Amino acid sequence: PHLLEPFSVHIDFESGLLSPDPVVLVRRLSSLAGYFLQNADTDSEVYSVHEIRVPAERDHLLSSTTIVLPGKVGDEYYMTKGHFHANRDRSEIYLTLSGEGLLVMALENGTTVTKEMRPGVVNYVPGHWAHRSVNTGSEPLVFYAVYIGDAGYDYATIAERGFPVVVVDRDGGPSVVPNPRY
Ligand code: M6P
Ligand code: ZN
Repeated sequence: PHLLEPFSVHIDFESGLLSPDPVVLVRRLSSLAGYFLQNADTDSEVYSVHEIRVPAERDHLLSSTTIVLPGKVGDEYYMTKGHFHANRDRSEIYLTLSGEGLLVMALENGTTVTKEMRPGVVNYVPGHWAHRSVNTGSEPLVFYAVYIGDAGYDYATIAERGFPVVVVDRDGGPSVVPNPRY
């Protein structure tokens, strides 16, 4: 365990940008190959994660902002990869800061719950639920997430078969439909 000094970070709620000094991870369409039903023909940025640096240990809380850009691959809205926690029982809290979207959560048995994300809404993601954020709007979807430091990431299960549902644009609005590949 590390005894840390207290510190503060500023989040711009509109843009999701942090100061000072976040760890930034950018995910482009090329790093999301296989996640969307259709293949993309560009390598545009889809989202970025801006993480406050603390050790990934049980006695710390990791947190980050995520900025999911507006866009679609075919009729499927831009979204995060989504993951289970490597330590399955670790939970997480999301607070949406700007934009609008859907938070898709699923158990390994296929049970699925979808919740709205909009500014001011807190979404609680209990342990054992895989989670993915989908930007269904025309502005960036920005949210702040807090999770137990040793949660870890299991991307493999999602990379293989995806979530039980996909979020697609039907007649100009979001529709949650069964994933044909699940
Ligand atoms: C949230 C948190 C992060 C996660 C990010 C992007 O900020 O859940 O832990 O990294 O969203 O999601 P993913 O890791 O599934 O790409
Ligand atoms: Zn998580």
